[in-house]
Amino acid sequence: MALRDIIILPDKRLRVVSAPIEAVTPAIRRLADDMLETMYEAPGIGLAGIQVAEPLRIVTMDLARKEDEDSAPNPRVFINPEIVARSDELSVYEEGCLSIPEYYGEVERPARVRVRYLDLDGKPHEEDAEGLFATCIQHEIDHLDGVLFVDYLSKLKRDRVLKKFAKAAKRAAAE
Ligand code: GNR
Ligand code: NI
Repeated sequence: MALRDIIILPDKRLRVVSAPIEAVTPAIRRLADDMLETMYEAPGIGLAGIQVAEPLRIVTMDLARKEDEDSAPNPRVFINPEIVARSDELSVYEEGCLSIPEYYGEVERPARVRVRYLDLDGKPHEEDAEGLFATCIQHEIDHLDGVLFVDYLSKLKRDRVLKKFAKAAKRAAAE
């Protein structure tokens, strides 16, 4: 296992549409391991391939600690995840993103979704998600399509955060 660097705004790669995974090879399993390690270390509750600069449709997640501090880890990997149904009912959650560090904003999304994905054995699954799971899997699948949670904020808020990260990158480059 190895830690990978997480890319942050204004890195344009965050806007790339990731490619489907054709076969779950040993290299994909290694990537999943590295993503889990990177996600735990960050720490975050989810991570998409593109966040470690791999434009492939893979997501890691662990909601266990977030929901119950004392619970055992529950590492999960979703290959080629897609939402096949959404509830009309919406819910609001204050989201954050490892690629937009230290910025949070309220996002309204479908409260429940049905997710189709492959596991690390290439076996297909369908699962209903609600609560934090529903929010997180939608946030991660958005990453696979080059979409960030700030895209759902008002133009004023979005422009403000994009500008802030563009400025920070310029300052860092000038050092
Ligand atoms: O760690 C994360 N927390 C989080 C909180 C609310 C909604 C979504 C998330 S996902 C985020 C990690 C991340 O950036 N995944 O892409
Ligand atoms: Ni994110």
